[in-house]
Amino acid sequence: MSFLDYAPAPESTSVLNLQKSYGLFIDGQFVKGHGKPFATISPASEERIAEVANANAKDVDAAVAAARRAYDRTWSKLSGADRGKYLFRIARLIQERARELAVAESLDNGKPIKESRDVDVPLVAAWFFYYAGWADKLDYAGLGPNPRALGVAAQVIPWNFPLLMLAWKIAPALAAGNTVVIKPAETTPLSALIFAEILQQADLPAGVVNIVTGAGDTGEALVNHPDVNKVAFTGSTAVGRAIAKSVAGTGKKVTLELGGKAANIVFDDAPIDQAVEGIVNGIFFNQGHVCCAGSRLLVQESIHDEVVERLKARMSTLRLGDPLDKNTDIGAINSREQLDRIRELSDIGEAEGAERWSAPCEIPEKGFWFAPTIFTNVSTSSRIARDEIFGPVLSVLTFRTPAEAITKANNTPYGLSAGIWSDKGSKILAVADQLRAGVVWANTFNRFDPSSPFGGYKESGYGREGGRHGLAAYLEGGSW
Ligand code: TXE
Repeated sequence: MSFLDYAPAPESTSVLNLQKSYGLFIDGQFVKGHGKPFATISPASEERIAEVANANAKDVDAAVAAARRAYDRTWSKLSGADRGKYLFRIARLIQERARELAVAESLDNGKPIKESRDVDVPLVAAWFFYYAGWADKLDYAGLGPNPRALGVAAQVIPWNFPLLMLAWKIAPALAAGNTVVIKPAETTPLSALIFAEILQQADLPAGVVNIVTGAGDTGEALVNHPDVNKVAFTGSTAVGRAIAKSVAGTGKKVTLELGGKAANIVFDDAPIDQAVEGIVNGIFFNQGHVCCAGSRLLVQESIHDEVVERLKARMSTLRLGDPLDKNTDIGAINSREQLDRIRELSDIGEAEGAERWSAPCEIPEKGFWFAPTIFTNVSTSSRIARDEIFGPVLSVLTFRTPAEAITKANNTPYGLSAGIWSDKGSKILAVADQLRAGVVWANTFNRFDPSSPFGGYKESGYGREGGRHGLAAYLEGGSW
């Protein structure tokens, strides 16, 4: 059976209805791109899903021009209440087509269907509902927006949460009154293109959202386009750094959400079973392709052996395989390149003397897979303790005192997130206060909510997405 014959679950209300090829979405229409089209494939089977247009600089020009026209003529003229109505409509259409979006996301990205169905797509709808509710709050006594929108936003997103990152970018931008040109990642364009159909269904005015597919060169042309007012990027620290340099001095407002190497700190008074679940969720959710993944476990020395033993037992129950199977816990690695990166860093970990253990999974013959893995005896200076692996690989370190835990947790150029597990609220608050991380979870991990700001310290980037802060990033004045 080919993955394209996939029969939707009985509760499904819509069937995946894929086109053979997709154009760029510019000015409310699908149009041909001037670059060489490329295929998007399923990382679980390496089968081709669809052909996708490739936007060159000329196409980016057309998309930015459409966004500018829509900003000047339509979107900036609407009241916040009217912008909100479109956002509500989009949110409801996402709910209606939830099953289809979840299947498309799992096909294209490789993530387990239970994650795209229960986490990604519901959060996408939640993001649009949340920012829909903000739109009319920006109007001042019916006299129009105050503060003002920035104008045209150029947005570049990664492949780990293709549709959710699109929602994080588009929903606040539109609520605040901006128009958008967005570039999905080259390995996961599919859900964004289905989203374009939703925009047509919602009758969103032409040009308010434009979607240009392509690789890094398309992204580069977009963020460097002279007529964009705002750049929002989520991706690698290396590309984020290049973008920050290239837009410096241009007057464009920038937000960057980059890599991470989060510490998940487990104290000896923590509820151990709960903590083990949280560690597993922290690093193996979405195959560890998560910027805020709990990739460094900091466990108090006295409970190290017990935690590692329970962790291995729990990892042995994880089911790796077909992303479209509802029982799958660990899906495919998104691309061959990413698999190579994970393998390389894991081999370095072993060469540096850490002890490697992988869950006993059967690896399918085709596709890109990596069994959930933990490293013990990890030294703080090793590559696997410092570099973002962005895969299902956990590095275990130990500490004796809260002070040592804080020092080790902060010993990273990143600062996106952290977790603390303890029975004592006062200890959690005292430690959290000293962690240099934008998000700190207490007795949980990887929890997201549209009302909560998310973003990094240090090399994890700057600016916040989510909540009122996420809206401010799309308004003049910024700190409103
Ligand atoms: O990221 P890139 P890659 C980290 C993670 C991963 C590594 C590399 O460690 O292993 O980055 O992943 C577009 N100007 N994260 O290579 O290249 C690109 O087309 C403008 C963490 O996939 O940063 C894609 O749409 N845009 C991260 C997006 O940037 C450019 C999520 C991200 O790709 C560009 C992803 C350029 N010069 C990777 N070059 C997170 N924070 O969640 C590429 N792009």
